[in-house]
Amino acid sequence: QAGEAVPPAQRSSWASFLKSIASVSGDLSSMTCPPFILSPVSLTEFPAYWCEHPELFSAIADQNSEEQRTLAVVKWFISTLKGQYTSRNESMGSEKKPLNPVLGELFYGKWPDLNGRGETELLVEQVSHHPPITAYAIENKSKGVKLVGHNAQKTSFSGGSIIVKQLGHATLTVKLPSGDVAEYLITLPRLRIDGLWYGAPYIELSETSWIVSKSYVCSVEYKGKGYFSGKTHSFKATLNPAPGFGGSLGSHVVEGTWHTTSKFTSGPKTGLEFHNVTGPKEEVTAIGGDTSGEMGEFETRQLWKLVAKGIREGDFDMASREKSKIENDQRQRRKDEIAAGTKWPLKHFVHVDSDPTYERLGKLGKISPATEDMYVFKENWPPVA
Ligand code: HCR
Repeated sequence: QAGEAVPPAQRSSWASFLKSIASVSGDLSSMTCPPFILSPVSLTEFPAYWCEHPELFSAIADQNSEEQRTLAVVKWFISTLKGQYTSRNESMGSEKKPLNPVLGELFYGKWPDLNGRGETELLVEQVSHHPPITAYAIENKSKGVKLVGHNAQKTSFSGGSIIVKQLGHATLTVKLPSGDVAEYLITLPRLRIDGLWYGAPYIELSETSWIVSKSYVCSVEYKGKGYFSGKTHSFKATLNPAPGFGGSLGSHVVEGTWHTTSKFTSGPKTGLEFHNVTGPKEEVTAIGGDTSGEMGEFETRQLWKLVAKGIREGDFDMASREKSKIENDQRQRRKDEIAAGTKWPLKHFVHVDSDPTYERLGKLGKISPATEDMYVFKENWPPVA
């Protein structure tokens, strides 16, 4: 029944929200939603999903052939999808609307060194507010593995679902013992948010994303119930040597469901398990970004502290009062900047109009568009005391 999962007192505001998203397209982030659908977590925390299996991230460096390394990259990537797209359903009962980050919002975190895998550090900065754009860098320095990327979303409404096109991309680099650096361009899937009618949104992935290096092209096709295997969250990853890189490199096909397990279905490893995320994950430990280890006023958990408390404890008056304070402060800052003829300085990233790695590798996978902008990581982390 319509609105079944919505608290009765919020059903009419949920119905008006659904009506308004049907007519607004582009950016959903600043729309007002009924309280039951609000998450106390800001979008700046989402890049941590890239590393909830830190051992898979570090294992990329431990491979001794290009073929094994590419398989390790694809395995790590597929293993991140469960966290990225289903964890709010697990922790909060359904997909929720995250807090909309302010310009300059920051999040720092790490995963400890365990069993020789090395420490992995995470740094996130909100590099644009309208439209919301989040840039991140995740690095395991001792292993020489680093992921730098940014993402934004363009939303539309179709057939009762919200369609989210993810803009932006990530580049994974691995320092090789030879001194060379292997680069992997990673593009992101399209999302469909279903279950809106019932007030219990959840995500299904669709279309294709790519992982491309100079030697391999891997397409990952996503399908929901009723396609390849008839199961929700199905995917098929096809790895082929890049044009001109045939030789000893093998082709592989992997199929399964990204929130559980998958196996090789074609190639020399047919029948073997590929990934398995049915076990525990390792959430990031948030850390303060100052040299003192304290959290500054723009660090997400400090900035949204009272809003998040209000949402968690059901005190929505406090949440909306505190949210208005943050928004008013932001408006004032923008006005002051206009008056002074200045611009908010980004702390960790520099925006450039095109990304040569994206352009070079994107061609091999026939990725469109042919070029994309990027946020170059300034490598100024951790801070020096
Ligand atoms: C679309 C979304 C904001 C963006 C979130 C992204 C795409 C962010 C990057 C992460 O790597 C992966 C990711 C996962 C989230 O599923 C996705 C969010 C889902 C909902 C949210 C909308 C802006 C809010 C829509 C409001 C609904 C729930 C009523």
